[in-house]
Amino acid sequence: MRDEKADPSRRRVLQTAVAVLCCGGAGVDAAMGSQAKTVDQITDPTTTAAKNMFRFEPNFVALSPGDELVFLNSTAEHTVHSVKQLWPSGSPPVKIFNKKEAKVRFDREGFYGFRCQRHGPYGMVMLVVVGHPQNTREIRSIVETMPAKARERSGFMDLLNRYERA
Ligand SMILES: [Cu+2]
Repeated sequence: MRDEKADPSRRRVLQTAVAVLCCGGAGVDAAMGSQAKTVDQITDPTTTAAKNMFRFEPNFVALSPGDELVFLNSTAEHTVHSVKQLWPSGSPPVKIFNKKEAKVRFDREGFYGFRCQRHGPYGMVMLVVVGHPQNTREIRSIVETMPAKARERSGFMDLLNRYERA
């Protein structure tokens, strides 16, 4: 036990991860009785790359206007925050924390970028695309120039590539 001194923070992360993994997801959908898609927030201690250790799952979701998403496990260190540069004007911003689940409705066509406030710099980002927006080029240049760490920027670029390939 004395070894804990070496890295107590990592130990805490692992304990949290176990709690998140064992209690997340599956039953919630049924309990809600709806077709809403769910997005989980994962801390995965089995991966060695920080980029994948903290992640939204899935990290890309395509919706139609009026659809809803349920975000799970915005607990411990995970949060769901809208990225203001990647957000349709007029849509209300999103800030979710300390909630086992929270529902968000998407009414306008466009690109909606999310980051975990704590792990965004490690690449914990996600993209919701509502409808079939055509302004990919504009969004790309925003991602290139907005204030963000390298992993966050490349995370959004990867997600935009995925949209364009779809
Ligand atoms: Cu996080």
